[in-house]
This record gives sequence, C-alpha cells and structure tokens, in this order.
Amino acid sequence: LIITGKGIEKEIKLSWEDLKTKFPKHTIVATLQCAGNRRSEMSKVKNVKGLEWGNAAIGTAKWSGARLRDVLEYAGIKDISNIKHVQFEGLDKDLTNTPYGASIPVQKAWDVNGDVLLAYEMNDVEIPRDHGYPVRLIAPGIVGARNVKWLGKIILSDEESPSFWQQKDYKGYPSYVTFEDIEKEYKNAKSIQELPVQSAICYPAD
Ligand SMILES: Nc1nc2c(c(=O)[nH]1)N[C@H]1C(S)=C(S)[C@@H](COP(=O)(O)O)O[C@H]1N2
Ligand SMILES: [Mo]
Repeated sequence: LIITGKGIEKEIKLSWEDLKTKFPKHTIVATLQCAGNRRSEMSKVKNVKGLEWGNAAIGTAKWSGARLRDVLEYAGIKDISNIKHVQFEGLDKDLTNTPYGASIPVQKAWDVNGDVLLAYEMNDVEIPRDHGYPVRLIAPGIVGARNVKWLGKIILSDEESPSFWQQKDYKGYPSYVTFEDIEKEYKNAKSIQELPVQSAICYPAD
C-alpha cells in the first residue's frame, strides 16, 4: 500500500503485515449502501443510467483493520489544515488501464470518531476477494462507491479524485437535467458522500 501526496515528505510503502502489526486493530460494524440502491425505482420517475438495482444493493458486515488516521499519522501528517481530500486507488483497472478511484473529505478520514478503516478482515476472516482482499477502505456512513476495494494507493490532495467515478458518476440531479446537458452539469453537482441508509419493504414485493 502506497501513501503519498500533499504533506507527505517521502512516499510511504506498507505491506499487509505492516498494516496488521504496526497499528492497533479496530473493529466496527457498518452498513454499506450503493448510490444506486433502488435505482430501478428512481428510473420510474425518470430514466437514470446504471445497473437497475432493486432494494438489495446494501449490506452489513463487521470490519477490522487499522484506523486510517493512525496510518496517516505514521506517514507524518500532524494536521490537516492544508489538505482537503483523501484519494484512493484500487488495484483493479478498467479497459483503458485506469485504476478505480474515489475520494472522501479529509475531515472524515481524520475524525477520531469517523471510524474510517483500512480493513483487512470482514466478519473475523480475511476479506473475501469479491469484497476487497487484501485491504479495503471502510468509511462508514459514506456511499459504497467510496469504500474502495483492493486498495493500492492513498493520495492526500487539495482536489477530489480525478477518476470517472468521482467526477462523472455517483452524482444526483433534479429531473429537469437531461443527458444532453450532462457534460456541463457534472461540475455543478457535488459527488455523493454521506448517504442515509434506507429501509424498504421486501415482502410483500412491489
Ligand atoms: N476497487 C474498487 N472498489 C470499489 C468498486 C470498484 O469497482 N472497484 N465499486 C464500488 C461500489 S460502486 C460499491 S457499491 C461497493 C460494493 O461493495 P461490495 O462488492 O463489497 O458489495 O464497492 C465499491 N468499491
Ligand atoms: Mo455502487
């Protein structure tokens, strides 16, 4: 795991062993929800793009790992007044060879009560590969898309992640915005971060 960017004098490299032995282990239970949860219902108002999820793009697990704050302190960060965002890159790449990327506000990462983890266990075992083995960012209360799996790199920055998924996806618009306008609208909508967990009636079905 590479840690670099603003405020870090020399790029830090941590192995999986380092993460498990150098930092206190912290455990939380968190419910992660995809921004597209119930997207099929949104599409009944106006067609949206993305997988047509029903009400099950959500899940709860117990996560254990190092606190991101502890790791940032280890990397030499003493205060966050000059930093705005923490960017994350996955080890998975798309067809253009670009890694998955996302970011969260640095305040969330630095908050001792924010519970942001570099998790290496899910439900008391190594994280299953589908869910992010070997290391996954867990930012409770923040939308699923920012909880980056197969984490390879952390970058401290003034800017949000430049990735497609931060800049041009996982944003919400009023229904008068059309896909014709979308290129100029991207910059007008904030990227989704906190997302209240929803409940839905599963039975009887819709
Ligand atoms: N590296 C990486 N992390 C990722 C993604 C991804 O495609 N690549 N998808 C994100 C999205 S959109 C969601 S909703 C969650 C899904 O987490 P899960 O597969 O554990 O349910 O992972 C997030 N983290
Ligand atoms: Mo998602």
